[in-house]
Amino acid sequence: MKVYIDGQFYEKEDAKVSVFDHGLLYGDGVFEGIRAYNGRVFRLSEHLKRLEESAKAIFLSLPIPIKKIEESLLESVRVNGLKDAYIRLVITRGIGDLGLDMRKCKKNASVIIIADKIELYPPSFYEKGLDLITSSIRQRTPDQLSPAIKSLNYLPNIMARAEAVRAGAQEAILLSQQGYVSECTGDNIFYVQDGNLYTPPTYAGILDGITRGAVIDIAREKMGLKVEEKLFTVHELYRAAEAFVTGTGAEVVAAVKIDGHPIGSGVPGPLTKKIAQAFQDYARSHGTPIYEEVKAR
Ligand code: PXG
Repeated sequence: MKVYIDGQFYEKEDAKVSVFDHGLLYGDGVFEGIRAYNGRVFRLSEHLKRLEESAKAIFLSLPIPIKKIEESLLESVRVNGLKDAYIRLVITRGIGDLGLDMRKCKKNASVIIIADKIELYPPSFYEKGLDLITSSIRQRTPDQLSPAIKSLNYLPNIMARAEAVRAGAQEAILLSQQGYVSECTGDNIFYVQDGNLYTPPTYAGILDGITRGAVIDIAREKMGLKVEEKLFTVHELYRAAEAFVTGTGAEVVAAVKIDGHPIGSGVPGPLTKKIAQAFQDYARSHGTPIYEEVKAR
């Protein structure tokens, strides 16, 4: 595997950053997790826009134009010969001293691109659905570091995920400080009631998920479903007909149990299955072509 760092490709073993990089010392940086399906990068311009917005929010100037980042990302997939890929794009603050002051990072920010094979979740994950718990860790309020910023600070999410695993579940729901459902540690959440879809609005303090956006578009435009963004509590999830989570890693996966309550009949629901299939069909036929022959198709 070859990893891109600041304009050069390195073998995996040699792909290293400085111990003085503020990305390591403080989690000072931003990232994107992106997928390629069937030779096409899924919703690349949306990912790049979110990256630019996250970087701007933390006063991080991208060291190269976004177009160059896009080209390097496509090149990273090509040099690794991948058609289906998981791509991690990381911008770190760069090398500074042992202080918080970002002005001490004299060198430019660093751009890292890792294009890897997809680690598919076990098929049982999709067939059986997930068990979720409500985490004891609350979502940070939007007046702190906004949850819309995809920064390198993931410790609350990591701790919430560990809490889920300790409880024998796979994912955890973070409630807002007011007790409303916000999102999961690496996914957004939806539920189904009376054939309609519901998901928390971006102002609930969530990451504006790219998969979430695609699912909303597909549900509305291709499936003719009503999708409402609204605040809701776990109570609405417990009594929902179906629930599912969306994310670049997870794609669309049913949530079949939440805090021990079976959701609907406790198995992936029919609408969830349809949406998951529609998402797959869409993802495999849309997106930025990585190779000339895909462009020509
Ligand atoms: N909320 C949070 C907090 C996330 O980190 C999502 C929602 C879903 O957003 P996207 O844009 O991916 O639909 C995320 C994304 C992983 C993994 O390995 C997690 C994410 C992205 C990629 C991989 O679990 N989180």
